[in-house]
Amino acid sequence: MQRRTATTLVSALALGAGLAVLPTQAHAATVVVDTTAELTSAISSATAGTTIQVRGGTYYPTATLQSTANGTSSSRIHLQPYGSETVKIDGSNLPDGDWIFKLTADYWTVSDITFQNSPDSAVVCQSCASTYWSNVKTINGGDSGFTLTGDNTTNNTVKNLDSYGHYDAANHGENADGVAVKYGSGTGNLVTGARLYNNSDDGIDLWSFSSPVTVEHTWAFGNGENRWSDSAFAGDGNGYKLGGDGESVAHVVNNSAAWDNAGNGFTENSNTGAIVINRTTAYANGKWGYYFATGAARLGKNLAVGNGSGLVNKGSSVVSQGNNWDPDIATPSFISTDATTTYNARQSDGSLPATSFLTTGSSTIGATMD
Ligand SMILES: [Ca+2]
Ligand SMILES: [Ca+2]
Repeated sequence: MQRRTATTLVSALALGAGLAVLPTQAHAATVVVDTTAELTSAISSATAGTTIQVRGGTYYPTATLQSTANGTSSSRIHLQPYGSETVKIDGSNLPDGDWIFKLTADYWTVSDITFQNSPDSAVVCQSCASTYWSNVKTINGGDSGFTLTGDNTTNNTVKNLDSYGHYDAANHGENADGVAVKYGSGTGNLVTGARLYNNSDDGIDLWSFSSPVTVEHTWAFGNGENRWSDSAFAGDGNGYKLGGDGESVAHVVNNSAAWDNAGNGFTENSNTGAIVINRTTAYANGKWGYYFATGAARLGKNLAVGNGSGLVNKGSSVVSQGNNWDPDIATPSFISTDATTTYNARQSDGSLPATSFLTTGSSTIGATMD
């Protein structure tokens, strides 16, 4: 049973002429749920102004939790834990191929919830606008952890996501990324503060997305390593896969890092657009630190160290300035190459854990790792 705890009642206001203004926002309500049935119902019946507060525990839906209801800029729909309780939504009881949570909706805010063990993708936002995802975790699913897809995907913010352990067994790991912004279009999409690691395919993949996406303050590491004893393993393992499928688009990556990925740290992946990569670090990736062989990327103040194929593979259309492969640019020493602290719990404000890993103290080159 749903417990409605704070139905908003707006007093009718008498105007000078004696007319009453009646509230138009009839559904503003807080709904507290503590069973899977209540959670399913609350999500499917949410309307503009609804806040769903989920009591602590692990929920096992048997069908995809989903909504097509839009909030508005002034009456968003919220999905969040009750107070500071710990909420996990687990896909173990879903049919094969199902997702845990799907929105085709605008103006939702989803925060502080873990989506784990999905048989397929964990969270998919299709043609969403102005959604805000804060400190969500997507863990150990059967395809990509967090996906934005479809046309009219605009102004979505993904802040402080942890997405790890995804593996699509049927495809031998070929598809499961930490974040996928794929097959769609729309401007104003931002991924910030993410940790994307130990996924079978890429950290973040922008395949066939035709509008610029911005990524910042993000770490992609350990992707594309065969952690599943798959004898036909096919994961690519790029940290940042910034295009594909013929799109030419100027994605932006600022102040982010890629390490220990099986493939390239950062790659255009055939995107010929003016991709901007600024103040990032690529360390100990299996292939190139930076692979931009065919396009017109702008590479500035990046730091590449210890990558298997080399620092950078850049074509003649690339603009390169202030990177440690450019003339007269020194390579600063790392203060630490021990990545242990990067797995620590996030800080109390939800930001990345404090670390000295891959920091250099430089004010001019490489990621600042925060
Ligand atoms: Ca792949
Ligand atoms: Ca991929």
